[in-house]
Amino acid sequence: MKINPNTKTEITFEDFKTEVISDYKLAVTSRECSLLGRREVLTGKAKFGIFGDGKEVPQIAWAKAFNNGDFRSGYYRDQTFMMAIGQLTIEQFFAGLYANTDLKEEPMSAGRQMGGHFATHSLDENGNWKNLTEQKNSSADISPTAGQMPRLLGLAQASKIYRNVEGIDTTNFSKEGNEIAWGTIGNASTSEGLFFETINAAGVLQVPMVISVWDDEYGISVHAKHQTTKENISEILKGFQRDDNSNGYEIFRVNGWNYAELIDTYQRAAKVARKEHVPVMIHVQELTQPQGHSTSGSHERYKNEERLAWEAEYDCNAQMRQWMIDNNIATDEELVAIEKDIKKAVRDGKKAAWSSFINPIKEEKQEALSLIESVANTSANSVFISKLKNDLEAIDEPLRKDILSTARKTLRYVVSENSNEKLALQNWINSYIEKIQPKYSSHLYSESKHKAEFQKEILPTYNGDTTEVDGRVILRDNFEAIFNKYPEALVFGEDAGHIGDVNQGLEGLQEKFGELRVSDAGIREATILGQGIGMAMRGLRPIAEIQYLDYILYALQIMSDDLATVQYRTKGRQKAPLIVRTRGHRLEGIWHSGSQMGGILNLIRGIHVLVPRNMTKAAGFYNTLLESDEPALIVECLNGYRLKEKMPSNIGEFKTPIGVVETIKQGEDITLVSYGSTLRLVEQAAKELQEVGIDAEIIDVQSLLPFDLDHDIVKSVAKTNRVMVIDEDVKGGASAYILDQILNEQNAFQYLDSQPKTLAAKPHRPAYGTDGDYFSKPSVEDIFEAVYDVMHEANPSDFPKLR
Ligand SMILES: Cc1ncc(C[n+]2csc(CCOP(=O)(O)OP(=O)(O)O)c2C)c(N)n1
Ligand SMILES: [Mg+2]
Repeated sequence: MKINPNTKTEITFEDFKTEVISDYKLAVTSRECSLLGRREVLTGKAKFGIFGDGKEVPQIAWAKAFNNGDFRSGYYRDQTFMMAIGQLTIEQFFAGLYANTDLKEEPMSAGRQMGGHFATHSLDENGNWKNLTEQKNSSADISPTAGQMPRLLGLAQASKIYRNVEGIDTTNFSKEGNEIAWGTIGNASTSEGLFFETINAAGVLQVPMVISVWDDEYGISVHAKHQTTKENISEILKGFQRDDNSNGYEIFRVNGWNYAELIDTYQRAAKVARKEHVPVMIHVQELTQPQGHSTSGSHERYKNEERLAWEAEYDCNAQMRQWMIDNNIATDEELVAIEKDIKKAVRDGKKAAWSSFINPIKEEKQEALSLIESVANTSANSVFISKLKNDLEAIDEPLRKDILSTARKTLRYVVSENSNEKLALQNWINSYIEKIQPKYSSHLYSESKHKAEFQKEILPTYNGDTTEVDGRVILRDNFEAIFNKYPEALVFGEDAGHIGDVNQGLEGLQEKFGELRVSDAGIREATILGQGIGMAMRGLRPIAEIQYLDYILYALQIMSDDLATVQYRTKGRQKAPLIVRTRGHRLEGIWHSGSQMGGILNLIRGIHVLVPRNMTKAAGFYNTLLESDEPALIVECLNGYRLKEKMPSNIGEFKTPIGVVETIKQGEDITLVSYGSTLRLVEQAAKELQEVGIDAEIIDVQSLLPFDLDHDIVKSVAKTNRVMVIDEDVKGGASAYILDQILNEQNAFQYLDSQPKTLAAKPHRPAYGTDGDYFSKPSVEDIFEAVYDVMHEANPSDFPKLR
């Protein structure tokens, strides 16, 4: 037996025994939850189950090294850890399995995530920070394998910032940067690029990150020989081991069934990471999966007899049990008694969780039934309605879908009848949807008072002398004001530090604010994003710079799966108000055209998407966002950094509102809607159209998500009766999104005298060079002719055919 002398010398054997027994109880409780959880799925009470069986003991050892203020970023096997830190009860475990939508019963996600996806609450019910240093924290899990890694990097980096940057109010977030970010990942998921990218970045940054690899040799059915070179992740990462001459990692290997060694290993890992801010990897080997991967299949299909027998013997709970007996910590009889009690406790907890899940729905069913019955009693279609009612009545344990679909179908039988009973049912359906829908749809965006939409516009002001400067100077001076005003703000990205970004929007700021706040990052977009998410989750205000819009595709998965869903998947109990800064639009060449907006827009609902047409507008967006609690993507116009703009006198103060469009030219004949760099072409085309007697109104969308909250575009269409959306993205991309908003959300169709049009780029990627651009994206002539055609169709005598 090997127990860390530092932590155990003070306690008696009796204390030690008590602690071990309590640990064993937890391991057995967690296992019983897994066993019963699987049965709940197989008997149809829950839809899907993925459990932590076979990984209990290492998680108990880990929890002992996990302090208040620390953060976890892990995956679906960590239920035992969550129980060990006091953040998951038996009832809550089952509430997650049943998808209970009550956050009090199911604090992980209010039923939005599958069971096995864990989270703690960083925010109170009003969206304000809790004191994270007084609680044990888990960032909310996501399902894509290795998707937890980029965020882990940022959670760890936050400690480094809090330890080394002066002037930040750390009260709620850090005690001298002593917090560790603990990651977990399955052995097979280390095959993902995100894993390697994160490992390298954490080694470079030297942050307090401890990553545990739970190694059970499989990734569902696929054995390590197909996953990992040499079938051994710590073996191939040996080159990351630090030594006297260079920074790197501490790498530990330990068997997952060895309780005593696990405790020792986790204590040692914590010490190195917490004190020295050195990243650590713990390769936990020889783990098992007693029930196979998930409830979707059985592992007998892919594990042979020999492997199954080995797994039974080396099951970590079984090994711990035997070790306790061998070391006189408990007798077999005592353990049998403990196990029996736990079985009952888990069964009772499960029953309680089921009752609190089903009882409110049963009440809702009764409400609906009595209303439907009343309708049946007064309707000519009583027979059909009674049949619907009886079918619903027969469902003992109904879903909300059963209730609502029955109620809605009932209305079809009384569509031409009039009665108070029908009215009562209609009202009930409306109010039921109003009450229930938010359980599934709320908090895609912030619902707190810090919501970005609530930020009022503050116009830029100008002194008498209106000096014109390059646009990038306005941005730069605004960033300087931001870093002065918000000590917790920081920016990082490729070339963002030393040279102050490729367009000098951060020129000179590293010298002023230091390398930790204005930093160069490696070429690794996904983890740049993750750094931002993790730091934002710990109270910092990161600005993650992605050098060009085209390369955001590398980070798009993390933006879509992680950043965009933070508030939604925690029902507003976590936030990551990260600002993603990038530049694009109207450049040239297949991978430098910067216009893939449609893909972005559709994939990152939950993040604001802002497309300022100049740098003053852009600076105003940064100022707005820093006062709010939501993430956003700001796409600066690549060709705008050297264009002249007037220097505002209230730099750092003016704010561009989000969700507000701007009419940049008044007109009577047609409304032209566009954004970003394309606007300059639209303005030129409008001038030329004016010369032939066509008076176009131009609207700058500015904010694609959220979109025109005041519905100003339809007001313009009501005046011009024609609309065209011009965009450099492909057809069906952002232009289709904009037109859908105008037609379906703003009901502009009723004012139209001409077919609504979109003018977009060719479906291929834009070719290089000026001619490549001209023949790939809408040109001034394309815009002119498209608008002219609309006018020709409306009035061929005034506007004869052009060609
Ligand atoms: C990006 C992605 N690809 C595939 C999956 C489907 N999937 C879920 S778990 C899993 C295997 C993971 O194995 P491992 O990392 O070893 O963890 P274990 O389940 O063995 O603990 C796969 C392929 C996924 N969730 N995400
Ligand atoms: Mg595995």
